[in-house]
Amino acid sequence: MAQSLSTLGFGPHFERQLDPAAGVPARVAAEHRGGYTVWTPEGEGPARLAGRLRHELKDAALPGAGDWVLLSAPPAPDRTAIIERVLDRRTAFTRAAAGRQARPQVVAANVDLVFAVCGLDEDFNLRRIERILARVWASGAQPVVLLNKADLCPETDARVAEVEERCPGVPVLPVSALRAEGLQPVRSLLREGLTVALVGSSGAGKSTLVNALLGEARFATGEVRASDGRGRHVTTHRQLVLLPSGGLLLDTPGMRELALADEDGLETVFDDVSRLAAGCRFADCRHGEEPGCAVRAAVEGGVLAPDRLAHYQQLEEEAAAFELRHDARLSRQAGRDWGQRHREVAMLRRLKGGKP
Ligand SMILES: Nc1nc2c(ncn2[C@@H]2O[C@H](COP(=O)(O)OP(=O)(O)OP(=O)(O)O)[C@@H](O)[C@H]2O)c(=O)[nH]1
Ligand SMILES: [Mg+2]
Ligand SMILES: [Zn+2]
Repeated sequence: MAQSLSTLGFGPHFERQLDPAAGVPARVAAEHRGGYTVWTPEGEGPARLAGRLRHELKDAALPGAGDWVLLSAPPAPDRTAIIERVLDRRTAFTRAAAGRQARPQVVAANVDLVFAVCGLDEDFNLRRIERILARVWASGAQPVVLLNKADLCPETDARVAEVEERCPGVPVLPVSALRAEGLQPVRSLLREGLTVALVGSSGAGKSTLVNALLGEARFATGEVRASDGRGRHVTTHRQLVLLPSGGLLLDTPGMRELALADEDGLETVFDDVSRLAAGCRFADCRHGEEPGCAVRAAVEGGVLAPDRLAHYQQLEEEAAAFELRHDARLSRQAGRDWGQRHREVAMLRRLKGGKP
């Protein structure tokens, strides 16, 4: 692998964290049950956490696919490198892990864009898209919605319009990964050094899309059960892919549940609710029984759909239940990369045909 660090997504944010005695910067390309595959410009190999880090780091602070780490020595195929440090992330897309402990976990670190992949079959679900977008905004990355399986849907245009209306300012692109249709606008978002994660439910077609963009069937894809239209969790670990044309894709396993782990992403998705909420008498109004609630007044006045408020409250509750301050801090840090983000937004707006 003869790549430069910047091809692998390295940049000033990470460079600033190195000191002369630093070690070997490497990118975590895959993560499987405690083991890692790391990439450097000189080559790749297996890696594991230094014992000290295994004690120090918990949950979402543990390295995941996309993370930049420092190794004590360069990786080699026949030797397990030791991860001595995890560099501060630019962005972090997290989820609460399945199960009752609900431990937060990083799904994709240091990604610039997230493709929220949703099938135009039984998978199509506006609320799920909103949930994913909330997570994307919280992560510090920019979202793009890919409505996949357009070949199966006679009303693709109407679906695109629905998502656009629900999620103002977010590009929505219809594609058929299977037939490699609609991929040109997707490709135009990719470029050298830019990392894009694909997230969405199992069976949405994330791996099929990765294969289509790669131009080869590198990753296994799976049938969707006819009974309920659900996928079978074919992809089992997160994996970074380097595209021949430049750019990095991160394929992820379908998420069983996308519990919100923080509140940061909510406001962007529910812009109108939060704007109304500015008129509530109490700053911490939950829009329930409080007097002087502008949001409830809007519902009563027919200005705001009741289910939209209900959903907003539901998401807020979930978010409050997790209260992942750590992640909130991460996304604020990511938010400091304003220049980068503004360029990204301008690029996406142009793609949508809107004003920069
Ligand atoms: N008709 C149609 N089928 C598609 C399309 N894209 C993917 N599929 C099919 O959908 C099924 C699931 O695709 P995958 O790519 O494995 O889905 P995934 O999102 O990676 O699923 P997990 O790895 O389980 O998270 C496969 O049978 C694909 O062939 C498409 O554009 N049109
Ligand atoms: Mg997959
Ligand atoms: Zn209120």
